[in-house]
Amino acid sequence: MKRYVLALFVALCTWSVAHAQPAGSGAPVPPPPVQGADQSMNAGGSASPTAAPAAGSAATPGAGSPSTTKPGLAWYDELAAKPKDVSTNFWLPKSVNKVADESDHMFIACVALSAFFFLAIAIAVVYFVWKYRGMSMVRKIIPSPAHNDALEITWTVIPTIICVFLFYFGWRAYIEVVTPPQKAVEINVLAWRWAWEFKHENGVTDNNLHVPIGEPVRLVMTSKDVLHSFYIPVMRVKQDLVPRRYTYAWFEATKPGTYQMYCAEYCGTNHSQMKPAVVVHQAGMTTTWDDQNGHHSVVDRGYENYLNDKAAESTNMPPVDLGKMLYEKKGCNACHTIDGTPRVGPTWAQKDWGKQIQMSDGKTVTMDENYVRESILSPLAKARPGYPPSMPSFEGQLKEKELAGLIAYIKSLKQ
Ligand code: HEC
Ligand SMILES: [Cu+2]
Repeated sequence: MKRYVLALFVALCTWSVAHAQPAGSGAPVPPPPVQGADQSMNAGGSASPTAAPAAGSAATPGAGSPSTTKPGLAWYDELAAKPKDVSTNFWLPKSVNKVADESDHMFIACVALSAFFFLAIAIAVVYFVWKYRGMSMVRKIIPSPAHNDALEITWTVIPTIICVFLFYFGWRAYIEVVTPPQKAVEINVLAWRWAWEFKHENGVTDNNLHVPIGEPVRLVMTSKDVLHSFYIPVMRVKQDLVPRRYTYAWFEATKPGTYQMYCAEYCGTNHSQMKPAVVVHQAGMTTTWDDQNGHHSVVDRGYENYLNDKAAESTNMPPVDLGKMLYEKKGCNACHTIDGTPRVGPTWAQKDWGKQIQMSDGKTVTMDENYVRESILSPLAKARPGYPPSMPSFEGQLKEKELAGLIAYIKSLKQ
């Protein structure tokens, strides 16, 4: 009977494990309430801050970002949507944080020590039980020794040495983990039920965390409502977020990739959906990654480009202001002035807007949005007399919104 019940129990357990709902399946989760989230929304004005990381990023296909495989997704959102990198290390996903190695070593040392003493003690117990089994011992009672100096010193000194070692290395690792370097990229983290928002130094906000490789990243975190916990397993970073006060964490990523982040403090219904992507950007120039399975390559244009492109995409700046900003940021000011003096190129303070202008090949064109757009994207197509064809093409380097901003700015400079 007993055996039958046990077998039934085991069968039930097996069945329930096999049929467990995989995480993330089931009914689609409605977008969480925004609760006055002061995020600058994307161009598309989509009001869902969490759900699809890229929804509403109205990246115009063909303009700006290099060709991506999913049209409509900006390159950085496509990186965030990539399958997560999970190479494991037997117990833990492989660490990609420069300062996590020491704590990993501590963890392994503690497990190894515990395993060693567990086995040693278990073997000793079994051995002595076996050795002193039987009745003969009971009859011949041996008085137990009062003490044994050698033994007592040994079992005091050895554990003390072990503890001192554990303390020393643990303390070192801990100090490193809680002390960010002076020079760090600072990112503000805000959590609420049930979303994350990451705000970068240039004001860009995102629901996925984008960080540079090889630079310390310091997180200044707080919560709008209840306790949440910031947890990136591959970074070995876990830190509570507390309403009405700031907590800190830092890491320095060592390997580009897309990783998983979680909320590790149960905070209600959609707690399990609070799992944005962490994108560690390759340093410097554009890089193309292939997925593990070889197809679908994604382009990483780096953290700096992420900040710029995301800023341009999500900006609510009036076009003229955006154009004014880009005039300096994109280096147009090296060749164009806005005070009427010609430099390498014609000044933007012109009287020509809307009028016919003469080209070096004798033809005339109207100075309008189309002409300016063409001048920026293919500068060699038409040129004014007296100016060398020395303007570089900005094809692929400006988003549609940025182009519109520059055009609006040039238009606004009409005298
Ligand atoms: C290396 C110098 C250089 C830089 C940098 C440069 N330009 Fe030019 N640009 C020129 C020259 C030279 C001309 C005139 C010859 C031509 O049209 O190719 C010109 C022409 C133009 C024209 C046509 C103006 C007219 O009145 O006919 C526009 C518009 C323009 N540039 C926009 C831009 C913008 C926008 C940027 C920055 C994103 C920029 N340029 C950066 C050199 C430059
Ligand atoms: Cu949470």
